[in-house]
Amino acid sequence: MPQTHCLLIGAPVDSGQHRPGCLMGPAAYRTAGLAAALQALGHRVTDLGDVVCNPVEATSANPAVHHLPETLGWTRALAEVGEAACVQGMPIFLGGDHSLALGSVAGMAAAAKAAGRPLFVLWLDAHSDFHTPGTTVSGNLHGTPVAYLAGRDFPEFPPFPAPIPPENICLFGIRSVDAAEHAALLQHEIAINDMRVLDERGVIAPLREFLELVEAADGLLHVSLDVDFLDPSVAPAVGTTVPGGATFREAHLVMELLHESRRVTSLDLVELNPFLDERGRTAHLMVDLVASLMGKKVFDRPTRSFRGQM
Ligand code: HAR
Ligand code: MN
Ligand code: MN
Ligand code: MN
Repeated sequence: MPQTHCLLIGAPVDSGQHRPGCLMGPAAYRTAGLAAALQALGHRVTDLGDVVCNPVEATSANPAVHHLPETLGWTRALAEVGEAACVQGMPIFLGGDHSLALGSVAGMAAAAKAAGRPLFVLWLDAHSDFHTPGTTVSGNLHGTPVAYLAGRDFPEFPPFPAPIPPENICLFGIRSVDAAEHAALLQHEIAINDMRVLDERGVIAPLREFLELVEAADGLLHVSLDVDFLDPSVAPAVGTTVPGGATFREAHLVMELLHESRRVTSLDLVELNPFLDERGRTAHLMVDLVASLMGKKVFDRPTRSFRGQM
């Protein structure tokens, strides 16, 4: 198996929502043994440490929006660090709340543009995160990154480097969509694999459909994994739990299929709030999911003729 150079980028972002704790996420992933798990699979790991945020003075026309200067600072810093890391290997952003994806995906889009390659985004989440700063009611900017990367109106933010065509975006596992997000999603050709679709079709068919598009376009693939994609019974350490999420095995199967595709070039791990965890179980599950994404198998079948091979 070819070795990947994994670049761990600590993103202790807590400004995209109101419940404190996500800033402890990077330390929790390190404590749960992320680097060792990747090294055990033969990968090379460089931990770039935690990124530092310099707030950018700004205000929003929407008075609900809070912590805008911090979120702008994170967006700029993470885009820069992420774009530079792409040249060396596979950036893995250790969040931090999901507002970090405003910066991580901007960095990946800039890198893809420079390389002349199309970028695809798989959004594993209970939420569609399709608000703009103008439509959010909570004012929590972690509910906005998909709209930013799709090129919607973000007057407070730097223009997104290369807006991602809606056909290159796949929402997967969603089960909480606000009215304004719903109305906007109807105007975009984004693949929406909500839990109703996954109940009916399972995770394999819809995911393979998307991965085939990535393959056909020789695309780069950014995966954004929100802890609340998972069912709260297996992943309690998140501030915005929504019942009816992906099971332990569904989530692993998604990761195993992603590994087989060999297409994933960057990854966000977001919304882990270690303060809400039970003896580190959510952090450990997230590390185990990353291991599956990077090649860990239930059973490694050496040949095609082996009994039990599909
Ligand atoms: N849509 C709601 C809002 O905008 C909830 C957003 C929650 N988002 C996350 N990340 N937890 O997916 O406030
Ligand atoms: Mn706050
Ligand atoms: Mn999210
Ligand atoms: Mn979510």
